[in-house]
Amino acid sequence: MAGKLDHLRNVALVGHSGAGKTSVAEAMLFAAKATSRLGKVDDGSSVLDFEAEEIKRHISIAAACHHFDWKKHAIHFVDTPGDDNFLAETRAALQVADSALVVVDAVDGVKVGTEKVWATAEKYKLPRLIFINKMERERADFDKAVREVRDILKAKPVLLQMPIGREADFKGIVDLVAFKAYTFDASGKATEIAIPADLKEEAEAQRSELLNFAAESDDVLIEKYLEEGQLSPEEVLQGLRLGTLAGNFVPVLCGAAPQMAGISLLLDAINAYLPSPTDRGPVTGVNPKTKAEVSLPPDPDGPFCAYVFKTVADPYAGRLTIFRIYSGILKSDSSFYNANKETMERFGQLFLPEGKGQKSVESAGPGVFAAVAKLKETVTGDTLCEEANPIILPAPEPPKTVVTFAVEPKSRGDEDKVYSSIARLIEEDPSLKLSRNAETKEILLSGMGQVHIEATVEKLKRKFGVEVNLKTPKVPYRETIKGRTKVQGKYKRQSGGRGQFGDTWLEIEPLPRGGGFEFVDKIVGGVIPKQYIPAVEKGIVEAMQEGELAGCPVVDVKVTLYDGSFHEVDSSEMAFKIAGSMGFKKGYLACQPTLLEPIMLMTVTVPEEFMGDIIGDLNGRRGRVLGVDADGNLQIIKANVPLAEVLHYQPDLTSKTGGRGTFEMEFSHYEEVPPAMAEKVIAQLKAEREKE
Ligand SMILES: Nc1nc2c(ncn2[C@@H]2O[C@H](COP(=O)(O)OP(=O)(O)OP(=O)(O)O)[C@@H](O)[C@H]2O)c(=O)[nH]1
Ligand SMILES: [Mg+2]
Repeated sequence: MAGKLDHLRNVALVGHSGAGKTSVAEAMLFAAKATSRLGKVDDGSSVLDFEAEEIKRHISIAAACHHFDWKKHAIHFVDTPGDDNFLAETRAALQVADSALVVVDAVDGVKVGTEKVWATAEKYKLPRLIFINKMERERADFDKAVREVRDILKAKPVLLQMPIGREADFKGIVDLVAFKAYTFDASGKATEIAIPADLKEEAEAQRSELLNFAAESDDVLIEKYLEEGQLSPEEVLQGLRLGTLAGNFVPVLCGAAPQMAGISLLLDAINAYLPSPTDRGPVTGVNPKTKAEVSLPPDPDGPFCAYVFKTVADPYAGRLTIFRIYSGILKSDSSFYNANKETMERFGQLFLPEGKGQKSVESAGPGVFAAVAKLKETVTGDTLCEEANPIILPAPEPPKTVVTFAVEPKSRGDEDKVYSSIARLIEEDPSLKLSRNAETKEILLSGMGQVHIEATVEKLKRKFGVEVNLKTPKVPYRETIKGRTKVQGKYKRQSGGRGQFGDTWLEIEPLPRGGGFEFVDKIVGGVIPKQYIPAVEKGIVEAMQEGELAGCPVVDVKVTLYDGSFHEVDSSEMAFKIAGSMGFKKGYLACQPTLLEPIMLMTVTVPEEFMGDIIGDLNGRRGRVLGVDADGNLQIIKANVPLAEVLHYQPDLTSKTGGRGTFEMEFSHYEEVPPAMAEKVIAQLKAEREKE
């Protein structure tokens, strides 16, 4: 079994949006004969980009797992989306992978998306390979891409290969390790050719650099290299492997996925340089009972332990739970313990996910991505284990959402169905957030970007048959007062039989911001009997739900009930409630009512060169900068900005900073809307209310 584990690789394919990750993954599957034809993203034949929302957009939205065998090694991989909107999937995949294959576009070079996934791979200390793809495209530039890996990613690239020919003349690859050159046919088969004469000199220079890197990875090797000036082919491989695993440098390969160029060499490199689960060593978690740290090596004979990094909601087939196994062997038709939910879960067939499809297996062990269906309680982020050996692996915080839309059912009355269906989609996508705003009565859906929300809405329709419209959320304005007054609220109705009588005197005055509502009972001498006083307060609270200024909730008000009168027969709780409400409504308008708006605390992080621009923009949005902190080359700007001005902040920040800026915002407090603006807003709110 141990030998088998040494021959297992677990890899996440990452890179910026459109770099060619899925195409490279399809090419690997085809080269290894795991698929019978080369799947393409562009015509929807990819087995990895198979969801309707992915096919429509020609992009990856969800992480997709697959596996294949290559030269006695089992390679389990996960293809990830590059788009910012779906970065949560990518981060989850990097968390559970043993290594990363970073796909860089030879035309675009290193982009912001590459930097983001690189930083995450760095956080998890994942050994990496870089594959420079699209070598045959116009303006492909291998040297520039390598330069950017060095300058922007601050990595130490070691060239294992050199391209032969540029752009449309890209013909093949010089393998600097074996010092051989190859061309490739459409099946990916490599044919050896002579190293072109014009490349020889540079190839030799690059190879000697590569030997230096290999030798420096190990004390024994460096000694031998210094003494003999040579290393055996095995020693070169060993040195490169050690250096890659230690993160001293990153091997660089190249090719063109749709042409199958370089794919077989890439697969050889995955086997040769990327870690086995044994190389990665134990995972560390916490025993939930004793709180002691637990370390589990990737031992097939050890206690079972797996981490759920993905859940797929299916209205018909039920939930599919996808996990990475760290220790032990899991068998079909058995059960495991969910340490987070403290419950046993039974399951039937065990699967290996294969993109669109899945393969039934009897058992699976460390290093493998596996799946089971129809678990009852397990969700993404849970650790599966044995009850006798409980362990919880750390789950990352879900990312902060950056856009919010109001979702409105297309057919009225579907609100509850919309809410419950979205809640099920959140099972498979924890980067979504769902809430109801009691004041605006809207269902709010937050996510990582507009495309994220739109794709979610499409999924909602496809999976649950629920159709919704997306709207800009309403701003939850509130009202308050600036002045004070004394007012009588009197309700009297006498028309034969028993009448109604309630009479109150109220003093209405403002409270400081955030003061809410205060009711003071100053009735003396029983001018209003005790049992009617709570009814007065109730009437006022009800009147405050919809202020007389703009129909918004009223806050920060103190009302003192200081006088009144009653009638032996006609007074009732109802009469005093109406009297209180009438008094408040009348007095309210005399107290200089004014409109309040929510102010957000924004934390905007941008590279230094954008700071002036971004601060200017925040000021233009009626923002108030509270302070700026530096974090390396990044500036972290904190500002208070009215929510009404930042409902569409995310796309604006992205376009102003070329995707380099990020932000978070949270509610801070309420402030008065400037008078000139308030007039417009009040008119608008009134118009909306009339429409309803
Ligand atoms: N010319 C050329 N086009 C390529 C190559 N590799 C991929 N493409 C094309 O580039 C586009 C994007 O490829 P994908 O494989 O979807 O890229 P990706 O990195 O998976 O994209 P996301 O998952 O959406 O981030 C598609 O139109 C591919 O056909 C290549 O080597 N050469
Ligand atoms: Mg893709």
